[in-house]
Amino acid sequence: MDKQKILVLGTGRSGVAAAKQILAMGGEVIFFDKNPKVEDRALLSQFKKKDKVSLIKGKLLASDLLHINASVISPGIPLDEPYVKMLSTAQIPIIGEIELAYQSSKGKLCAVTGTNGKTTTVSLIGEILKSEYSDTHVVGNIGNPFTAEALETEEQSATVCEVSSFQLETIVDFHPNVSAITNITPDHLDRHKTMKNYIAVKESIAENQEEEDSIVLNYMDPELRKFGKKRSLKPKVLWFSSEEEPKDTKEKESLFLRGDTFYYKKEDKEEKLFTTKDVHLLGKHNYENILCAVGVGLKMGVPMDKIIKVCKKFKPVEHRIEFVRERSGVKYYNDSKGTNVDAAIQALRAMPGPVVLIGGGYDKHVDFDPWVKEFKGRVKYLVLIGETRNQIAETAKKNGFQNVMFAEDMDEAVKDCAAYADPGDYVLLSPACASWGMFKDYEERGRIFKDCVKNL
Ligand code: UMA
Repeated sequence: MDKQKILVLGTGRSGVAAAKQILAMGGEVIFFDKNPKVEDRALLSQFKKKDKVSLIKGKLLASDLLHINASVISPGIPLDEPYVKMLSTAQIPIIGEIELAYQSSKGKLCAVTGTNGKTTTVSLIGEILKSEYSDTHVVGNIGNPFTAEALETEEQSATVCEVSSFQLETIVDFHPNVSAITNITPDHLDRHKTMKNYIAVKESIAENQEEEDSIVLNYMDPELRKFGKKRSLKPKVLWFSSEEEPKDTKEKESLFLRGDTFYYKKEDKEEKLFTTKDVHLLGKHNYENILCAVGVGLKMGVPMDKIIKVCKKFKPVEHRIEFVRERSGVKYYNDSKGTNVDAAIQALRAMPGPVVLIGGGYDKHVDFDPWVKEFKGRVKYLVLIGETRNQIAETAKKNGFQNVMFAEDMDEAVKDCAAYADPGDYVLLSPACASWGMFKDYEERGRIFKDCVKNL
């Protein structure tokens, strides 16, 4: 990077962190952001006066590319954007923010992808790694860009990285010692177009792994079961299963839930780890997250007794079926992280009583039918916000669900729910959609929901 001019695409969290890494390595940064309203002062105030940083916004011209050595792209930018294509035509190398961080990081690395459960799994893995390694880094899609910490890693460090499908599109040499895929269900089809592309990009997490590496896979996921059995897959597979012991696999090691007990089995020896009553996480999907995290921890060299202790202590993460408060006998739950149909179904199933549900948001071109079909006997009222509200309302009507209301913003949605909920009901924000359009990200949406609930 020394003395190189790097074009950083995007001025969000990834872009700013990538720029700081490039500057620390002696490079110069030219930011580009499609949004003409990005404020120069707010952006540049995040850097030191002596830093060589400038900003182009709105439109990128071919003449702006003169003397650019390489570019680093933020995950939210689709690769078919015209200015990204212009970079390819000009033969300027494009790497993702994750790849930039990887190339300068040291120590052991594990990486987790999957449609749902990534954040809970990665947070738990972070705690597991901390019990063994004094220098642990928890980075990636979880909200802390890998570039923010890559230069701090040492040979004895352990890093866990949450990787989204967006980030995997622009990896080159990214090579985790241990990888994991929690599950694959429809999501982000506006960007990846087909399920086939989406599955392929998720599976690319293992593309640079070798025989001495490991991959932890969900045996209950049909796509992953196929993937784990592929002959071309180099890393050793460690299967986990929340329903049955993996039997028809060549691997002699697995993790599974039988009844209410979590087991680790190697060759013919079974070890009881703990039971569902010993952990603070609720629901089958969370048991899968725990099994996945135990597998990754084990393959990262953490002794099982330490892993068990951490699993028993671990509490749910923010925005994932997070209890907010009880008011007039109604319990309020924040599942803003329920950004797709599958995640929203998991949250609905985890609610022990009648639900008044807030849904809707950014349109990712997915089918809401499987979600709406879960409403019967569970959802009393549905309050819809955002771009997808008409589509969801129509899907609900088609499935015979009539109790649908529209709200203009979160405050109105929360007040509607409070008005319609009876004691013993559960008000749940689990939108089955991304937050974009109304909120900066799912975290902002979750925080605003919690504020509205607290202000009731
Ligand atoms: N921008 C453009 N052109 C575009 C699109 C965006 O210039 O076509 C600009 C925007 O104007 C903005 C910047 O790019 O200034 C935003 O970049 P970004 O969307 O990549 O967002 P970051 O703030 O860098 O956050 C990203 C991840 N966001 C996305 O993938 C959309 C964060 O994941 C991640 O936490 C962060 O990097 C740190 O690694 C969020 C997310 O929603 C939580 N992820 C999706 C998910 O989990 O489903 C994939």
